[in-house]
Amino acid sequence: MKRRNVLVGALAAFVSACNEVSETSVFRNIVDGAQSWHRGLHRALGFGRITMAPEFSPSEISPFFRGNGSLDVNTEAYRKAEAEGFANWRLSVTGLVDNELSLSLADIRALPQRTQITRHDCVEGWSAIGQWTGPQLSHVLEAAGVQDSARFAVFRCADTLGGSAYYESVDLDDAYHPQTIIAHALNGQPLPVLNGAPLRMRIERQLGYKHAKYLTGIELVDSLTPIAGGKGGYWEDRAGYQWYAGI
Ligand SMILES: Nc1nc2c(c(=O)[nH]1)N[C@H]1C(S)=C(S)[C@@H](COP(=O)(O)O)O[C@H]1N2
Ligand SMILES: [Mo]
Repeated sequence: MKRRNVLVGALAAFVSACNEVSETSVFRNIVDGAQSWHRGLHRALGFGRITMAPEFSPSEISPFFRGNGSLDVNTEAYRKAEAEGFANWRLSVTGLVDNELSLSLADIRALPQRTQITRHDCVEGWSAIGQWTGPQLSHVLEAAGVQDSARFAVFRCADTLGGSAYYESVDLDDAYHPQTIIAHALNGQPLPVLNGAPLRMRIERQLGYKHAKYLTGIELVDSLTPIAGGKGGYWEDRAGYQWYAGI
């Protein structure tokens, strides 16, 4: 009985959140997609890994959230995008989906938002607490219509490190996790360039290197083997970092 109430409550909240978004075609598409809620809700109710990362209070936010890895993207295209306030940035959703998406920053900001204050832990031995805002990746995936054969979400980034594109990936449990968001704001401000402007992933139950910055694309795949070095991420391919970087 209790479980049932949880389900009904979660669904009601989900539907009312969806009803608040405006009527333009991309939102219509997202909301229609969101109504096939089975997978996300199924996972959220405990058929996947549902542990939540700890969340903190505003007084615990670090005064400065340092940058790590790429601190900027040194391309003409990125300089132009920055000068335009990232108004023309697109995030693509491709691969094993029924509807490929190309979302603008305005689209991302107009979706139902989640704000969370979490601690970022880098393997290099530092941590910082920040408040992140953005839509849950699950909403975007529902709109795209993830096909049954998909097993991983791959995150494509605009930057290169040592000449190779940064990328990362997670399984669908982490992709649909409620704290997995596409963040466009840090501490209530647009994401600084240092921290991955205009969009970066937050994958809160995993180490820092999973949180792809300068996000340009999300690709649904059934295998990581054909991608780059085949280990599912930039550092996994090079330094032997674990692909599942749970904390
Ligand atoms: N695109 C991209 N994403 C990235 C990196 C990077 O170099 N490029 N570095 C990773 C590492 S190791 C960490 S700890 C975090 C750092 O995020 P921050 O710069 O906001 O502190 O981003 C991760 N995501
Ligand atoms: Mo890191």
